[in-house]
This record gives sequence, C-alpha cells and structure tokens, in this order.
Amino acid sequence: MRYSDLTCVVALLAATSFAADVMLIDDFEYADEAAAQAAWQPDEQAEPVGLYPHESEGGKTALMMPCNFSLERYKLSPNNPRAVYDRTVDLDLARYGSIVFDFYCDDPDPIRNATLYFHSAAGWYAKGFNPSKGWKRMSVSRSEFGREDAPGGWRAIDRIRVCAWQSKAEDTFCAIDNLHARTEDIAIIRGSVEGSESRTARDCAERVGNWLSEFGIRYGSFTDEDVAAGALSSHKLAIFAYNPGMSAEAIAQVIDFIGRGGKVMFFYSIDAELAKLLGVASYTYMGSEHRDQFAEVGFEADAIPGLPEKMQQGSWNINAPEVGGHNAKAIGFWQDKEGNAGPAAVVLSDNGSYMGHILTGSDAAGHRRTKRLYLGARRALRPGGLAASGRERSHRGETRGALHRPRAALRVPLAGA
Ligand SMILES: [Ca+2]
Repeated sequence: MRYSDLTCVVALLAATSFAADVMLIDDFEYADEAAAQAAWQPDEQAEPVGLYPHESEGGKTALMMPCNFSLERYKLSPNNPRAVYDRTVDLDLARYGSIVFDFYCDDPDPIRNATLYFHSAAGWYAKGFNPSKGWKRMSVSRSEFGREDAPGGWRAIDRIRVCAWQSKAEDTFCAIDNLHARTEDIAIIRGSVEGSESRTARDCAERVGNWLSEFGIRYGSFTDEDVAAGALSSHKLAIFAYNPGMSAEAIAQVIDFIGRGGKVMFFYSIDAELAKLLGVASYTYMGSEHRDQFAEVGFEADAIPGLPEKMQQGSWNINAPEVGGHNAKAIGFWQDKEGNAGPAAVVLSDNGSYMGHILTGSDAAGHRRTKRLYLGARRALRPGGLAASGRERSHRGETRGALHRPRAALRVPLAGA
C-alpha cells in the first residue's frame, strides 16, 4: 500500500467538495404481486416473481425470484438452465460509474452464480457475481461489465435482466432490492488498449482505485470507450492511470471536460494536445541508463499540503516533461537511490497533473512513514475537503419513467465516510 501516492491524489483534490448523484432504478416497492409481475417478467424456464419482505432504506419489500430448479422444464433446457427475470426500461446510464443493489440468496447451494445484465441495441452488458446466503450489498463498477453480442452504449438501456444459474436440481429463491446507479465526482478511466498492454492498463486503474478505497473515497470506473461516448459529464476529476492509444473521440471528450472545468491526472502515456493542456509543452522518452536511476520521486515539500517528501517507484523508463503554460510547475523530480536529482517527474497545472511514468506499486515504505502519510491524508479529508462526499444529490427527475411511483430518495451509505 502506498499512501504516498494516494496523498498526491488527495492533495490535488482537497480544495473541491465531492458528492454523488444517485439514480434509483427500482426500489421494488410494488403495491402487490400482480404489479411486480407486470414489471418483472420471467423468461426461459422461470416462474413468476413474487414480493419478499425486506426492511431497508428503500422501503419494506424486495422482488422475490423463484429458482425452482427441480422442475422438469429446467432439465429440458437446451442451454445452461437458469432462472431469468427481465424488466423493460428506458434509461440513460452513460454517466453513472457504478451499479449498486442488494441481493438475497436463501440457499446458495443450488446456484452456480448469478448475472446482472443491461440490454442496449443488439447486445448486453453483463456482470456475474456469486450470491451468498442472506442479504449482501453489491457494488459493481461500470468497467467490470463485460459485453455480449453488440450492445449500443449505456445511453439507451432498454432492458434489465437478472438471472441465477442452476448448479443443482433443487428449489431455492433469490431476491433483489434497492437497484440504483451512482456517479461520483471522481472517475478512474481504465485504458481500452488491446493485447499485452490491456492487463497493465487494468492493473494500473485497479491499483489507484484500491488506494482510494483504502480511504473510503468513492469513485466511478469507466473505460476509454465510455469516455468517448460521453461518460465524463458531472465529474470533477478523471484519473487516467495508464491509457495508451486513446481514440480521437475520447481525447476530444477529455479536452471538452477540461474546458468545462474538469481536472485530470495522467500517468505516462498521454496525447500531445492533452499534454499541452496540462502544462507539458513536450516530453522526452528516457530509458534508464543504470539500475535505480529512476528509483524514487522526490517532491517539493510545500507544493501541496500533505505531499510526501518522496515515494519509491523503481521505474525502468520515463517520459521527462518540459514544463510550459497553464501555470504549470514541476513539483516532483526523479532521483536515484543516493538521492541524486534527475529530470522532472510530476507536473502540476491549473488543469491537473502529469507524471512521466505509471504508479508502479513498488513502495515498501516503513510503518512509521506510512502512518504519517496516512494521518496527513486524513487531514486533507476533513469536512470541506473530500469528506464532503457524504452529501448526496438525488436526480429522481431523470429516471425517465423507470420508476413505478415516486418515493423519497434512497439514502446510500458511503463506505468509510
Ligand atoms: Ca425495497
């Protein structure tokens, strides 16, 4: 864990208040079973839904989904047998970075796993999960959804599907409640690059996300493709942990985002025009000439409150930025293990920051320093800073008929806040 890296992130953001937009998709407070069955319809071998008592912030009932796998018709299924339930909707989820819901499983034994789907155009976005016994709150980042066939974007979701896949020919049931979408002020963008770089792009995005989660800082997770489709809307900060080969459409959206006051953090790979907006007039690729040449980044201690003195990196090559424009200044410099200073490593400008390599996750900071950095970051998270994320804005008016009747907005607890 590298609180030094996180401190950089937190320090850049501390002056801005953060909040979340919540779109309630379904609170499952149907008047009776007939109303629930009119909204949620069984497909394939499944039987009609019911209502299941569930006291929660969203009301008193949940949707009960029978999984009567002992029925003969499950045995006759030409495909992998499953209990499938669908609801027709009209939702624009383009800017929502996570899908959250409560899921209940009465007996997980007969269930192999479950899948939540969103249908758009000619395909599905799908995310599998393993139900456990009892109620569990599930939070799924948008970038975790896979694709089946040819979905046409999150802007026009026309069907939601929940299914439980059969493991054994025994009867049980599941229930779902408080299905909603969230958008946070912070977005982490996972690079959509193909091939061998794909895993690095995913790892870098997950690493930054894990650090934010350590502090209870919520974020939405998107891909380059989501950005190209307009995912960056109400966000205040977008973090590009490693995004080589971004499309022209995605780059144009980021430029527009910056023009609307959004801040960005880019690591290593960056388009030249975007680099200029971050006060990086140009940069020069440098391979390390000897081991440990780019061992650490030493920071200008007073550049940002809470900034660590240094962080370990162990980088093997870098892009060395030339500073210019947008009030940019270099606030961190590469140094070897003896502390000999090298080229600029981190540039901070009015539009965000650029670092000339990925965050490698190699810091093995001692407990004392880690604790000090943690405390520093906690101070940056006081009310008025990131801790203001506890305030929620509800956008019930934007659900475009997705809800069967108006209710008070969900109150969604923030992890660790
Ligand atoms: Ca409910």
